[in-house]
Amino acid sequence: MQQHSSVSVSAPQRRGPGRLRTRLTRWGLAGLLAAGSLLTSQALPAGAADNPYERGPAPTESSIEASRGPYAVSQTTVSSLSVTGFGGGTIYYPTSTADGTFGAIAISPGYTAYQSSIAWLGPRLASQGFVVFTIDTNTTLDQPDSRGRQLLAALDYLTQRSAVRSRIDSSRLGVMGHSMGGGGTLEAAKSRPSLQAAIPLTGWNLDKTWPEISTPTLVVGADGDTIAPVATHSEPFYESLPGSLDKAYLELNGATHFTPNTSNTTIAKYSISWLKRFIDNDTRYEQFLCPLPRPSLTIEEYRGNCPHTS
Ligand code: 9J3
Ligand code: ZN
Ligand code: ZN
Repeated sequence: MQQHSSVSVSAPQRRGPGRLRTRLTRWGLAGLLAAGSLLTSQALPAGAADNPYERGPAPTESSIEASRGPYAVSQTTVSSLSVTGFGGGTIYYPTSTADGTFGAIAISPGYTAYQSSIAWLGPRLASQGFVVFTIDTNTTLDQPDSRGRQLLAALDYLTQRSAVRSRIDSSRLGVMGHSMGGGGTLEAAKSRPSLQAAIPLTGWNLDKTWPEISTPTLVVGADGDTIAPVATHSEPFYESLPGSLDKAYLELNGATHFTPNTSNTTIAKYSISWLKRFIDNDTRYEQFLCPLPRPSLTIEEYRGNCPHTS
């Protein structure tokens, strides 16, 4: 009950704080109850009274596997000349402002690669209700520690200076990356515990141990990866994360180091579920993460803790 009223009052932009405040001062307790039932029955999207971050309709297996989610997506280019700390990129975002703000994610490519190598994730994730920033790095040879700092610089740009900053909930942020960008994803989470989700995709890093991370992390490896073999990269990354942390290890079946560079339904459905569950606190997606997915044609192995604790 207390959660209902505090939540309703704490999302002022979407819900008309002036009108609510007027009712409260004029009507007192009766006004609070009236306003509360009005908000829960009419002004809020279904379920949003319980979770102010939840966006979009209830998910299904097919909605998270689809090539696009419910939101139409716009995009804008960020020139490298207009920013510092990273190499520019492309912002993909839900076109409509009717549903309020969204969580945001920065995504780094791997060694020698450009944002084009991870571009499929832009519209795929943004259409589910996130602002997604696929970045270029300062140089294509930057190492994971640098890529981690660049992911954070990109998030700072996104929330503080970008043209879409007013569309973002700056307290609900995450990071992803491929290969050395996945290594950078772990670095970013280690240095900024306020991040709500991290997903390294066939990550590469000389540092194999990540007990310092407190951000819920989905580690994605590929069974056939010979560049960042799971036995020396993704598996120790996952196993070294704190046992108390919400964490998961998804090993793709019949996959290589470069599987994350093209549209992939298994990567998409578990990334969407992880981002929704931990950036948006959206427990409607828990059903896709717990009980742990079973091995299949596309999943070599899946490890994790269930139920989730945060
Ligand atoms: O970003 C990556 O693909 C890292 C894999 C790699 O080539 O590391 C060797 C230096
Ligand atoms: Zn370490
Ligand atoms: Zn396999």
